[in-house]
Amino acid sequence: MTAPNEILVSVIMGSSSDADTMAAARRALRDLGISHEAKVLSAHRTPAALLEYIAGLEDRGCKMVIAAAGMAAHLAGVIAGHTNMPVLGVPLAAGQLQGIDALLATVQMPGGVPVATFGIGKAGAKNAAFFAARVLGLTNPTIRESMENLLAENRKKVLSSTLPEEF
Ligand code: RP5
Repeated sequence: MTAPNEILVSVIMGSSSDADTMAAARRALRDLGISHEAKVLSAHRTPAALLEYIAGLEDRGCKMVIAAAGMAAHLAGVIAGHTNMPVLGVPLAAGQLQGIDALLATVQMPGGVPVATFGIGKAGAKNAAFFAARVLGLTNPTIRESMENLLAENRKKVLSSTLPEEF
């Protein structure tokens, strides 16, 4: 039985303007049957609230954090510096540099403080959720089965796809 505030994954994004992209992660987590919650907290604009939130996560059963931000994306790195949980970073295309800025800021962590960094945008958000399923699925057969079912559906879709006659 899961207590009401227990979660396996926390999804944190730097701004409510990231929500549309990060809905891809939420949808995937829901489809994978992974309990989670999503929060808007910023490494720059709300640093104290971010640290307070992070500090309570492990007591709630949380196993990993998906952290998404655009521009000078320090969110995932700051979280990785304040927890030993795995941090999955999703760079977002928010500014003039189309996410390349966020990608470099998220991936270029100093040795010993890893952020597992995914692709820019929706595909990265979805992959972070699927990566969480791969890790959690090592010890949770229900999550593993949900993931295998989704992958089987995807396989079926690709194999049954057709091209237009005139292609
Ligand atoms: C980052 O700055 C956020 O993650 C967002 O991607 C970007 C722009 O934020 P807003 O100015 O739209 O709130 O911290």
